[in-house]
Amino acid sequence: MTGLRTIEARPFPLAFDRAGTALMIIDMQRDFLEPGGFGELLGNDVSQLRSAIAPTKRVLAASRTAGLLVIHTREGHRLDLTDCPPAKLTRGGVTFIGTQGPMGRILVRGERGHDIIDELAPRPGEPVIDKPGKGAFYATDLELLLRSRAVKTLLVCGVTTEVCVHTTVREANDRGFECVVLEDCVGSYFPEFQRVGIAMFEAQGAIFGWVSDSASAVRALS
Ligand code: C5J
Repeated sequence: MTGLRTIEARPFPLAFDRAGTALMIIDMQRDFLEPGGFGELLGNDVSQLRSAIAPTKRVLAASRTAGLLVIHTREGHRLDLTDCPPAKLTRGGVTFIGTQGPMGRILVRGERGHDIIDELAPRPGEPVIDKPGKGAFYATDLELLLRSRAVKTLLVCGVTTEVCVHTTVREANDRGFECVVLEDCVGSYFPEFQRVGIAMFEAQGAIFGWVSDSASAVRALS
């Protein structure tokens, strides 16, 4: 399954080796995408994120067929919240994390809301990185896992564009990974943040990474 491929991307096409490429699906959890979760409690319209599901599903299928390493991440905390800094727990005098919602305790590991939506459920053997922060490298073994598999390129999907996707791509870029953000596979509650967030990745000659889309990714993988 080795062999150089090229993915159409902005600001310029990127060559990648399938053997050294991983698909990263960031935080496609019920707590962000479904009513009653963390996203909605914060006052967001969660339906804004749903357009990312179908294209991500297509890229996931193509990645699995191509034998790519597929990594899923979930944002959330231990049952006793000891890994949730007070500054994150309560914002503006309001606490949502750890409180009871219709899908269980908000952003708490093991609860239904914390888990990944059915459409993109991980297969047995696919690593799931549980992260306490916005970035997937912070306080996790993600970097060890990628280095052990000699991964150089990341195809990135997930939510939300300007929060956990941006933080993770910035962390990855600083560590020397080449990130390709698939613009129809990432989503924001705010259309303006989606537009600007995408533009920021590719600006200044790919300052944080490349921007492509699901169709280009599927073409490049098949
Ligand atoms: C947020 C995330 N938005 N996964 N988390 O709090 O982007």
